[in-house]
Amino acid sequence: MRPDFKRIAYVLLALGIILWGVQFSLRAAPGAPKAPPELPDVLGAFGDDAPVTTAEDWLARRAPILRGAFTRLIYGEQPKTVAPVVSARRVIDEKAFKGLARIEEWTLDVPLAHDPVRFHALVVTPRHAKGPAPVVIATNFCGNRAALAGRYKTVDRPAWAPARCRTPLQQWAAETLHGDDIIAPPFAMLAKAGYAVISFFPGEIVEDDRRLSQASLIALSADMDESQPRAGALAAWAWGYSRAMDAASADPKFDARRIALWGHSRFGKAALLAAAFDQRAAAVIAIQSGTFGATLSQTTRGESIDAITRQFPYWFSPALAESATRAELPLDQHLLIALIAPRPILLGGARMDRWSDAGNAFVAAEAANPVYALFDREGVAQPTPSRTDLSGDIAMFIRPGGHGVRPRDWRETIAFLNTHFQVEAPRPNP
Ligand code: GTR
Repeated sequence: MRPDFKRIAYVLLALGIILWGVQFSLRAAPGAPKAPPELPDVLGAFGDDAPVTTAEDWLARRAPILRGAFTRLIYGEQPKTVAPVVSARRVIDEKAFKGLARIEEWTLDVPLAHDPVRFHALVVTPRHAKGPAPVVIATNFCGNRAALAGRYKTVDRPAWAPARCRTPLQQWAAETLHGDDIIAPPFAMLAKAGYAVISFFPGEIVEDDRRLSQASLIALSADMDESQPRAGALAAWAWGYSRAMDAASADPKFDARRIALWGHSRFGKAALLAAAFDQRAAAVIAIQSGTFGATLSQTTRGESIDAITRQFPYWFSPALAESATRAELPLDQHLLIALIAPRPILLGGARMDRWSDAGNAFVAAEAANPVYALFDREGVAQPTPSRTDLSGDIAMFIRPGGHGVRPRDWRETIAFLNTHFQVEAPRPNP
């Protein structure tokens, strides 16, 4: 009997449509939660630690306790390190993006107990900047060469990249599903607005792969003693943001007081973690960061602690991935947000992305308000997740569509940073 190719094609097409539908329904409509979960007062006693009443108390006493708890219970210990050596700065294009910006590739070697960790950063600087430029440190999903659309063959291509990045067809599929800006930040748009961008691929530090990540994670914690919780990939990627901040703040071309961290989804989690642990981040933008990002982990209506630790155990400290008691975590993500106070935070959500539960990210952000108040700041200034007020210390927007990075995410980012960093687009000399 001859196979009926036409029928097979129809079945495959139908299956494709069903799978597409399933992934959309999984990520459907967040909105505000019906009954916001009860969260303990962010300034109340925490374990044995007495309630907090002043900003000094918060910074000197409570914040280190909370950072310790997040390290121990969830993310693991970031590698101990001194600043990286920028061992090479190569000019890739002096006048890229129609003369708007200069592209360099930096090689960062971070000394550790054993082998140094090497990763590369694309450094895109507006050519018409007057004075030191504000910087956005943004991760990319497929490596630096792909971030420049493969146009520059001399730019480093990472030894490992996720499956969705491997061929032009896979990259096209990723962009179709997750938006035009999923693979790279829109460098030209940022340069035009006056921002320098430092972009790196976290997979160069720790591969985003259950099996391959193990050797890198072990190497990163080689100088720690047994009692310290080993870093998971999120902590290692957060550490990558901090190393990029080391490099940025040592270069007079950049304004060290105006460095923003930007990340989407898993890298949004890492960006928030980095900002919570490293005061040099002057602002953070986390788009659809979800569970163990900005969303409450224990009351989320999207991805549960169980689901995330089962699928991505290597993102976390082995203690969380193995622990049977994780359902009783004594802390939730509003405390991570509070650790960033009083610095500005922008949270992005997407209407069809229920998995990252933007509604409960809003609840978490509001719960951090009392910490902002200690610094005479308001925190969240908007009444609901979608009535965006970018002038708020913590702002949120919900755009149409699903999980991914679209031009709107970057337009909101730039408008938010313009407000908080007081940046005006530079004009070319007449
Ligand atoms: C999902 C994961 C989320 C989020 C997302 C992403 O599969 O469950 O926590 O990180 O990936 O990074 O796109």
